Amino acid sequence: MTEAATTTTTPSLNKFEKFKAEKDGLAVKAEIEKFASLGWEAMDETDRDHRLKWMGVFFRPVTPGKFMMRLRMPNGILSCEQMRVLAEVIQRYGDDACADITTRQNIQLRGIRIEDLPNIFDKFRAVGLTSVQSGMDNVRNITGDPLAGLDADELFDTRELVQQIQDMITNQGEGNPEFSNLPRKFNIAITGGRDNSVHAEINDLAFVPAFKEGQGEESEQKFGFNVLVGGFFSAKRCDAAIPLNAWVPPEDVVALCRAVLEVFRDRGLRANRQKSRLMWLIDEWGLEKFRAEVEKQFGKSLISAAAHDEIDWEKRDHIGVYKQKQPGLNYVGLHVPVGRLYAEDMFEIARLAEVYGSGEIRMTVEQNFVIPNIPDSRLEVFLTEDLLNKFTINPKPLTRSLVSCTGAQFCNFALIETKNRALAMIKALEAELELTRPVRIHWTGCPNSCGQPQVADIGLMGTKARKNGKAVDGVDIYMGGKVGKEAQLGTCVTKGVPCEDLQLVLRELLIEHFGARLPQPATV
Ligand code: SRM
Ligand code: SF4
Repeated sequence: MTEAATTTTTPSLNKFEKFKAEKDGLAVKAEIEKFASLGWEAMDETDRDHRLKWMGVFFRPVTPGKFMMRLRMPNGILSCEQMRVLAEVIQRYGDDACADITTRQNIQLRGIRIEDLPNIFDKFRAVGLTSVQSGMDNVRNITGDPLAGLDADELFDTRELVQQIQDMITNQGEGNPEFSNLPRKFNIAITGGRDNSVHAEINDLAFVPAFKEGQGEESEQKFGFNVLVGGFFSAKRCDAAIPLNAWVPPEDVVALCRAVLEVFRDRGLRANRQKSRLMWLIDEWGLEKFRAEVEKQFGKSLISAAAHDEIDWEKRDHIGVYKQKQPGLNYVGLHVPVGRLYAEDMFEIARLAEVYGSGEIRMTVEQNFVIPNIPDSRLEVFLTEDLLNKFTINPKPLTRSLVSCTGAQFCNFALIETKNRALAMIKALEAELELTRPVRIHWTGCPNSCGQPQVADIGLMGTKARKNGKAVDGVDIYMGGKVGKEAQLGTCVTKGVPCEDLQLVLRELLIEHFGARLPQPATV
């Protein structure tokens, strides 16, 4: 680290900076065996509640002793072999355990016991899985287009780049002390498609496809990426990413990620955790200075951005059956209600991917998954598989686009329960309304916005409301989120709606703004 980084660890810093300075989060990697024999109750609390997150292991105060594990899944892709390992890990905990597909194309496992960690990490290593640096002040799962390499209209296949960025940041999944003490979390997304499948605008650093006019003798247009910086959601502030006025060819993407991360690591603000995300540094310096510092770290001049990017489609959700660019092959998107999986589902998903496809499974940021590479000749039989009754390719319009964060069942930040409530509410609304198109409803249990209510048609953020003089579960309602081309964040339109009144309020919104109708009485 540079001098600037070391001078930031002064005694006036917040408690997170202090414990990071005392002992790096990654140090717990060498202590997993020790923790396993000690047990969670005897462990040092800072190691247990905070530093273990550097290994992707999250203490859950709501279910003490039953940890959550957050994987890394570059570009949202995993193999059936990896999926089976994840299923085996949670299977041993019976009804206590489940898994969730996350809003960053990733999987989290629940119910994990500390004594099993050495064995779990061995299993992960054997199939090339890693959970390293997936929580706390680290770079989160790097998202990419779930159709990379499949979509006839894509401009660039991002898979290799995403893997290279992850390898650079995590030292091939082993853990990298170079990037284990950032001022705060950091999100990276890269897309080579036309529909902004990754929500580029809500990432600290995003790469979107753009052609640059050739210069001098090179008159041909060159493919690369326009760079966006500073997008983030937090309880206090939410901002869409802004253009850095930089364009990079694919071969420079990894180096630019490194440069931006180094600037953030060494110069990012560390005093107040509410003001430590990248955008706060950009604000403090101004974009010009930030760009100049990145350029210095990058070691060569940044090329100015292409005049426009190639994000010119509405966002797709990938649910259903679609032709791939490879003749005779199809990808099928299955809908997973609020992303919740159980061990038996995961074994089945792995089996279907192996028997009908190429063994690959791809997660989406809508908490669903895609099985690619199913030949025409196998498609019909695939569609008769039992699992498609649970994870359908033809969900009802509100169910189809429902997204929900973890909520009170497992998350101690939650102000309300989300996943089960979201499903029950959508079912009730679908029973009483006729809808002709999907409406994207996102639930999030608190202002941290993990469920991204600001990108939704209707976003619901957990809060405490008042009804008849009593505090009750409630939501703030967001509207106007636009995804895909010309993405825009939604804003809060109504505060403090009690959950018990919400069905009625949503019914009215769906009728007024989204063309929903109450069934007409039959005429005689
Ligand atoms: Fe998140 C903290 C779950 C995506 C913003 N998030 C948490 C914690 C770790 C809090 C905790 O320790 O309990 C939650 C774990 C609960 C649990 O048991 O699952 C949690 N976040 C999630 C997931 C699982 C939601 C989901 O159901 O999909 C997502 C995991 C993604 C992944 O695979 O890595 C998840 N979180 C997000 C997103 C969405 C995104 O990245 O597109 C955001 C908003 C975007 C952003 O970060 O700019 C998000 N999570 C936060 C924040 C607010 C960050 C801030 O700067 O203030 C916190 C709180 C914090 O970091 O202090 C947080
Ligand atoms: Fe937990 Fe709040 Fe994130 Fe939901 S939004 S997972 S309740 S931190």
